[in-house]
Amino acid sequence: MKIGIVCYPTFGGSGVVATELGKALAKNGHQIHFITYQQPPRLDFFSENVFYHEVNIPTYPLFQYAPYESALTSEMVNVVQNEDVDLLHVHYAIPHASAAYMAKMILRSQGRTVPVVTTLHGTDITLVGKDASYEPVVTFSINESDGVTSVSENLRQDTYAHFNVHREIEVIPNFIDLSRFKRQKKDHFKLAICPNGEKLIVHTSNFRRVKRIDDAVMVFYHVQQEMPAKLLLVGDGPERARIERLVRDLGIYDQVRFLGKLDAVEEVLSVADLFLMPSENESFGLAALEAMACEVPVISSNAGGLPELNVQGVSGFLSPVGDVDDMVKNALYVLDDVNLPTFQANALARAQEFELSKILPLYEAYYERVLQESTAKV
Ligand code: GMT
Repeated sequence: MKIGIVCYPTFGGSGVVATELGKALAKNGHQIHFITYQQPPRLDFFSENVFYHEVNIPTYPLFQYAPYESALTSEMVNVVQNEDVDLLHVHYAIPHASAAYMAKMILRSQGRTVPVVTTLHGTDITLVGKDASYEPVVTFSINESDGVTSVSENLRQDTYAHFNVHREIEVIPNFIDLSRFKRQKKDHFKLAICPNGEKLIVHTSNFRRVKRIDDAVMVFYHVQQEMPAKLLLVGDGPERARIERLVRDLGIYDQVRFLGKLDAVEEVLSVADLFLMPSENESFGLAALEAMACEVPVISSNAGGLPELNVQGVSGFLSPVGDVDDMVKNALYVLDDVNLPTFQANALARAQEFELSKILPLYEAYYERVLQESTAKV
């Protein structure tokens, strides 16, 4: 198949999933055309089956906001025409699904049919999408997609609850490449951060409010009162300055390191003992899956799709959003040397259920189905 993939070329989960999916499809012999405004961070290799088309967004003094959606639409039309693409797969509804609808209509006016698959990732539904400024466009473009997938059952339910969506949504969970995300021997790194055998706790995110990083810091604050521990915060975003202030105010700045955006997050996870994800909402929690693949148990909230990933008392624990006391209690239990090896093994076993080789065929079968249905309609 020739597939056009549209995504945000960022470190965020939806961009990562889209890029890793495209790479895996290319390895399986499909021709993949990425259409983005910038090279996605994980698209840093050469493959004969991977093509990259940059969306050029010209500016003009009249535009207070450059019309990205129009530029993206035009690029999708060009790529489908020039590369003979069979199907467009857009990740994150806003504005990718509506741009794809427009591209489909332009192509249809030229006698060319191209089906559109939209994958819903989370905030495009639970946070941004339901804002009145976007809701009608999101509802319309989901209903007009030829296929819609969501990364968890919870997100599927949320979509039906918040939008007047009447079409079928297929749940295809996120996946993990276990050949990349695996516990590596990084003793020197562990020793540098935890020279006295401290337990290492990690949180990675885009530092947005929805991640409740204050809760992660507070959990760490209480844990380090009970046992020697260090906290690594990976990622960057709007909450960074506020969280740095909180860490200083709590007097734990020496035990906390802000690592910023990292490409090789698996190296940090390889030396971690515990992963924290106390999010207000989380449609899936890809960062937690990456941790589990590196044998790191997860203390998370029970929001959104997290219960579909983290198994209570097995791969870690889940607590109500904001229940820091419960998270501290659970973290101390998991970090106990008697319990930790079992949780580590369980975390890996759970991650293996989301191995790329199990999820990739679901996407391939779904594309086939959508293509067949759209051919039958013509
Ligand atoms: O919140 C993020 O981490 C970024 C966001 C995105 O759209 O890139 O992540 C969403 O999609 C990921 C991949 O499907 C999911 O694993 C995250 O749970 C989801 N984030 C939220 O729902 C808050």
